[in-house]
Amino acid sequence: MFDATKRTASDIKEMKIRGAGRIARAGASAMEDFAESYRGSSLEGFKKDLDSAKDILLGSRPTAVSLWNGVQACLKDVDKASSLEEARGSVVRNAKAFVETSNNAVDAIAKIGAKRVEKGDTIMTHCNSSAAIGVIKEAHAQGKDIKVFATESRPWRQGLLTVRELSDAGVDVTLIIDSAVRMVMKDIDKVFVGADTVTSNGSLINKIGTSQLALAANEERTPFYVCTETYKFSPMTIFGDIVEIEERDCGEVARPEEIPKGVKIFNPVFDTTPAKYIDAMITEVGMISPGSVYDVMVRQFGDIILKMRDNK
Ligand code: RI2
Repeated sequence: MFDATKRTASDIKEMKIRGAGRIARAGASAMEDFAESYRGSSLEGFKKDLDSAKDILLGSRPTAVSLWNGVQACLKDVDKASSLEEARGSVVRNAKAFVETSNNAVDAIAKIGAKRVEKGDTIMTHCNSSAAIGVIKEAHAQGKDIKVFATESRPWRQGLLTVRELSDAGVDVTLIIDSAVRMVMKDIDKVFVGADTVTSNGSLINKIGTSQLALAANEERTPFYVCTETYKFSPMTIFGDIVEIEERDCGEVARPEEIPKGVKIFNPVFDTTPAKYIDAMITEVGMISPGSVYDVMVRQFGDIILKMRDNK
């Protein structure tokens, strides 16, 4: 019953599906498939099995709250359903709606963010964020004659995906190693990065190394923008929960034979950029300050937040 769900979870864990937005959409689509192909006969059984499917998906990657919000969006009407068919239908409907909203959000962010790009700007981006790339491609399509420096983003080197996508779109793009960020920053006009999770106090959790871009940008007085759909805002952080930073296998950093005996490897996937280094969050509901994240979150996820509060 859970084979397809487990396949999606494993593709997410192994980074075959990656990027906070993509994993959220994949999670929602997996919930849709589960509901559509469900062969059980009782509403109670469906709710229990749906819960197990949810847990399988959420166990795949711990940091990006987008996955949690995407899966949760599919479940929001299940408790109101009075029949199995109604419950299944609500999951399918809400999953489709989430995927559509998510894709539209990336487009909206591109349009809003591109207004912040001026003709001739040199931009830096980190890792591989569809939201940040959307802004850059939109600015390029508007003829703004931009240059981009993209970080390699060790150890997975997702920067290679970024430079390919930008160069395919005709953007003048240069790949740099992660440790070149400080040196290159003096030539950068604006930084655009994506988000895996945004906390209620406006801090950003994004690919490891993001905070170095933010520090270097701050020192150079270079504006630092976060391109983030609001479903990357974490409702649990309102209640004090700490975002778990995923640590991945040491084999991603070096081959076993390269490591002297006794040497340990630490491979955190994300880091935290404090709100004070962020000039603005570019979201599908507009450009907001990090200080407004709480208010936007309450507006977007009011029901979920109330439910969480009642369960605390
Ligand atoms: P979009 C990625 O995480 C990167 O950290 C990127 O900045 C973020 O997701 C957001 O990506 P990973 O899955 O949703 O590569 O903007 O670990 O595509």
